[in-house]
Amino acid sequence: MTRIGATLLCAAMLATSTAAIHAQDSTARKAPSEFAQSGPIGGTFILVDQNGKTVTDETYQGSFLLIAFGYTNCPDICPTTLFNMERALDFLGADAAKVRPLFISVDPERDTPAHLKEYMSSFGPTFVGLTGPAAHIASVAAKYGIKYEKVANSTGYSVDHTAAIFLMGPDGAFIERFPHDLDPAELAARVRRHLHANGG
Ligand SMILES: [Cu+2]
Repeated sequence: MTRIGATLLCAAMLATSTAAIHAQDSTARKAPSEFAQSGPIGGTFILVDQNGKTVTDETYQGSFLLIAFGYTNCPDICPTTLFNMERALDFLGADAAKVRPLFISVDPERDTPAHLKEYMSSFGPTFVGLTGPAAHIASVAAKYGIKYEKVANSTGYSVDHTAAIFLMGPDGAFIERFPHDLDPAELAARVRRHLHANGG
């Protein structure tokens, strides 16, 4: 697939996921029972980090988490998401020490720990890349309402996926979901509000 083709695909995917998120949000406002039915965002997981170490949600308890889902071959959505997270952490300054950025792969087939390690090195030193068995990825993605799907292309496949950034509290509880392309200064401001609201 050409670069332009891939970009268009990502744009189409983003439009779809944005529409889906909006639909879900408006449903939640109109019918709380339907929102409850979809369950809480987040939960337990068992994954492998970029150093090959098995980790769980408990590994990161005590830190606020900024979580994004994606894959290292993603042409633009994931690099934008991670870049925005990195910039937001820069804006947070000393407060960034309270926040752990996690990137969870939805392409575990290609995103081995070694591959993730190389990819994550492009971002800040606190960034963690997570992968794992396909069933574990499916489980954690479902808990965050992340949809992903392999799409064949001329060079193999890409992975359409929901784009979002989640802020989770030190106790693992969901706090807020941000658009992946939210302005980094705004993202930092909104995260900082929660850091201080939660006794930081
Ligand atoms: Cu992506």
